[in-house]
Amino acid sequence: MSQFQFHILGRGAIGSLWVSSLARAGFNTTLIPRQLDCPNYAINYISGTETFTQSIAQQSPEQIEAIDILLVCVKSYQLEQALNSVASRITDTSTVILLQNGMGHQQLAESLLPQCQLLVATTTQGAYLSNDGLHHAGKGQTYLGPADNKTTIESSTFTMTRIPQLCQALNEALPDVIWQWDIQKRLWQKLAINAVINPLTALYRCKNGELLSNFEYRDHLQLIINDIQKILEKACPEQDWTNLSEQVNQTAQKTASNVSSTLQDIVKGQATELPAICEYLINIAQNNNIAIPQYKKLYAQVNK
Ligand code: KPL
Repeated sequence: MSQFQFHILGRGAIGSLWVSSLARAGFNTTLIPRQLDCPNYAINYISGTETFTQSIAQQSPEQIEAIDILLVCVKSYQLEQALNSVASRITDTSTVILLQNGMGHQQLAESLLPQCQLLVATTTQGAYLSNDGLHHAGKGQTYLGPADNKTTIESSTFTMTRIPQLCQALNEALPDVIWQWDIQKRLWQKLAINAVINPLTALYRCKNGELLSNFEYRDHLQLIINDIQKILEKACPEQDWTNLSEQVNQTAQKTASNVSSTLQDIVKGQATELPAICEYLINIAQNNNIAIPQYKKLYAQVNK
């Protein structure tokens, strides 16, 4: 039996995917809902022809003594409230993993939970919730690394105790999980992909793959990639962005049947993570006098 005890914040698609995968792999897994509605939460997992139902224990923060491993799968705009709700259960032996789209969350988490070991993760797993359950629509990778931005073992104050076993456990539950010292690089790549796919799928109300199969959307996709590439070349010059188009196309292909997280939010009438994704990049463009007319127009259309 694993040494780890997992708690998960967030019952959206990615939170549900992690919860059901960890519980199915036999790990001690508990959900922390925003409001404790019932002691157990049933998730109906659907992937191709495979389906199974998983019953997950739920606890309110008051019922938890101390948190061992916390996966934070809430939306970027819910992060502050979610972390505050569990802060008193986080100790100096807790490991907290942030899984938000966009940028700027690490700083917030560092200030709210200075005592814990903070990790950041980014995933290309495609998942969405519908009336019949949780659809695992595209298998992908999850990259995990230290939030403290130290990129080598030698220069890091980061302690590796338990990290290899933690990666192994996560990998057993929902492969592939890959440790990455330079997680910032992956975060920029994910930001770039979300900055293109998410607002476009929101505009056209389409699944990710339709951005490639529909000629009109595909032309628009390329114009948006051109604008985003200009911003990234300025904001993150240490990376090569010439293959951005290829990276976006690959993700759209791999998650073709997925409904982007932004479109899911819009359909549910919820707030989206677009400010943490698009506005973050638009601000960089504005501060550096980079002309991105297509992108600004797109953002204005979807952020009404
Ligand atoms: O991360 C995603 C999202 O929807 O937020 C992608 C990779 C675009 C998959 O849908």
